[in-house]
Parts: sequence; C-alpha cells; structure tokens
Amino acid sequence: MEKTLKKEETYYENIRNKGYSRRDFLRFVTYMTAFMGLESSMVGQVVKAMETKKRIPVIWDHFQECTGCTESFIRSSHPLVADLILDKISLDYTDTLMAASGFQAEEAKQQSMKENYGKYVLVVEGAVPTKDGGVYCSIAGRTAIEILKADAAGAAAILTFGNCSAWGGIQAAAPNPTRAVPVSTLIKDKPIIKVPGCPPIAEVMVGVVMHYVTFGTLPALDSMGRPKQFYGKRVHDSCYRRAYFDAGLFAESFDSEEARKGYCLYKLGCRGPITYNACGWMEWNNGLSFPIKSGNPCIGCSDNHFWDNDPFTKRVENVPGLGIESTANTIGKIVLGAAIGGTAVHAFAANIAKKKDLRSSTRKGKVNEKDIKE
Ligand code: FSX
Ligand code: SF4
Ligand code: F3S
Repeated sequence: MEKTLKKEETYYENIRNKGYSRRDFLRFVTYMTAFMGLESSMVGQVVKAMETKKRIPVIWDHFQECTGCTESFIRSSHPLVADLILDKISLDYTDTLMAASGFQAEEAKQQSMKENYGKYVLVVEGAVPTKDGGVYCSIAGRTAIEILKADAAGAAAILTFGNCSAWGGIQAAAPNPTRAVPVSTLIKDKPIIKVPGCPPIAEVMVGVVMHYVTFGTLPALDSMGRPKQFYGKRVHDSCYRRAYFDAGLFAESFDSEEARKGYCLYKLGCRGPITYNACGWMEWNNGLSFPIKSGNPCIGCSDNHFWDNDPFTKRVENVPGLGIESTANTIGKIVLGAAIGGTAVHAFAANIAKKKDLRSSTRKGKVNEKDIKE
C-alpha cells in the first residue's frame, strides 16, 4: 500500500499536503460533525482536533464475509471520506485494498502492530468460524481465531464493521455449519463498537472513526454496543413514508398502484418499525436513496440474526410497544366506525378518511398523486 502519511503529520497537514484547500477541509469537517450527531457548535472542536491530532493507525482484518462493507466504505460519495481512511486515518493493513501481498503484507502488519502496540484501532469485517478449531477460515496459514486474538491484543479499541463481525451475519444463520460467531464472543477484554448493517452506511463507518480520532474516546454506545448517534432511532422513526403509515395507507402487493404511489411497505414485510439504523435520515450515497426509497421494504440488515427471517417479505406482527402496527389491517374500519357513530373525529382520523377517499378515487383514475400528497 502506498504510504502517503508521515507519522508526524496531523490530519489537517496531510489533507492540505494532498492538495485540498482549507475551504475543502472546513466543508468536510462541517459535514462530518453533522454525521457524528454533534451540534454545529462543535465544528470548532473537531477542526482543532483534526489540526492537532496525530494519526491513529488502523489494522483492518477480513474473515468470513462478502467484502460488502469495504465496498460500501470506498464508494462513499464524499471525495474526502474514503480518502480520509485510506490515506489520512492511515490504514496500515487490509487484506483487500493493500498493494502488498504474501510475506511482505504480513510483515508490514506485524511491524505496524509492534510499533503501535496499545494504540491502533482494529477494524474487523466478517464472522469467525469456531467449528473444528476454526479451520474454515485461514489466512497465511493461521486461523481467523488465532489472527483475531493476536491482533486484538494490542488494539486500543475494536470496530466491528458489518453484520457479520457485529452479530455473526449470514455465516451464523441457521444451521450455522461452521459455528460462526461475532467478534464479541471471542474477545472480552477490549472495548468493542458494533457498527452493524449488511453493509453499514459508509458515512456511519467514517463517523465512528472520526469520533475516535477527534475526541480520543469511544462514542456513546447503546446497551448493545452500537453508537447511539447512528443507531438510536428506528428506520421507521425517520422514514419519509411514515405519513402513509400513520394515515393507514399501505401497499398490499409489489407492483401495485399503491406501491407505485409510494405507500407504506409495512404489509410487505418492512422491518423498519423494529430496526435501528440511520437509513431514514442519512440515506445512502450522500443522501441519495435507501432501500425503502427504491421500493423495497427494510429487511432489517442491521439486526441480529436478520438472515434467519425467512421470507424477508413476511409481515412483522404485533411489534412490542407499537399498538398501531398490529392494527394496520383494521385501522380503516376504526375510522369508518367513528364517522358513522357521529363521534368527534380526531384530525388524525379525518386525515386517514380523506386519504382513503382519495385512494379509492385514484383507483378509479380521478385523482393524481399531487392531490394525495396535499
Ligand atoms: Fe457481512 Fe461485510 Fe454483509 Fe458483506 O464485510 S455485513 S456479508 S455486506 O461484507 O461482513
Ligand atoms: Fe417506512 Fe417501513 Fe415504517 Fe412504512 S413500515 S413507514 S415503509 S419504515
Ligand atoms: Fe438495511 Fe433496512 Fe437500512 S435493510 S440498509 S437497515 S433500510
């Protein structure tokens, strides 16, 4: 791998030396400050940290996985994001991206870990198979179990990128033939940050690294070890189709008129109401889109054991604490009953009734989508 960052350089110096202007740098920091879930008043603090902090070396291991997490990462649409990690955050070792291979690559890794013992960040992509001594994933003659334990020993913190290293992923799906486990099953004495998703959003991965670089501490984590700023809300909480959900307007089948209108995908198996991820408000590719926006229900790819949800289009019933979801089938009847009974109809219910009327009119070709949204 090309070495582009001298160890004495700060992040800012390196960014400038790469030809970016100060304006580029400030724009980037502003952008990342928002993605770290910080107040805009913290921009100055992030700028200062980037100007003064020395690089933190990163060792990036790959075990049982599809490399989708790296793919997501390097395709981040912000020009500085992947560059920041690949050059500035100083990736010292990654099986997938480094130019070196074989003994040369292994030697570079060992040297970096020795020089930075106790300081480097270990990123892990992929689950670790434990059956038969771990023989089902071996690199350079060593099992993933051996490599993980050795690399974790000198790490300041471990970031588990992707569903596989965070929860076990598809390898751990039933019947889990290699007895694959997440990193947290094997490593107990290091701080582990789970960044799940299959794959995670690029800016989320960078945001977590940025937080560590900027403040030298781990971001606030929830009870499952995920950064709260990115996994604190359900996809459902920020989904742009939420108004349709609240109005009781659901697509009943794919390729239906309702699906084309952008109605809520809950009845088609959407797991947004029980999935914690930032997709609804950050979206992917610099805010371009996310699964629900392209017409597919959320399949819960940041959830533990989501691969065992078969089929993905099966509707999630009776979500704990969410009474309305379990009544999605009957909500129309409730509204109708209230109107007939002459009771005071809540504005919310009136809105549902109005939209239901519009929906049926639409089916008859009388109303266009513009009217539905009003
Ligand atoms: Fe897993 Fe990542 Fe899914 Fe793939 O490495 S999270 S299978 S997108 O690539 O680990
Ligand atoms: Fe969006 Fe799915 Fe919630 Fe509907 S159920 S509002 S599509 S997250
Ligand atoms: Fe995954 Fe659902 Fe987001 S499938 S990418 S968590 S919308």
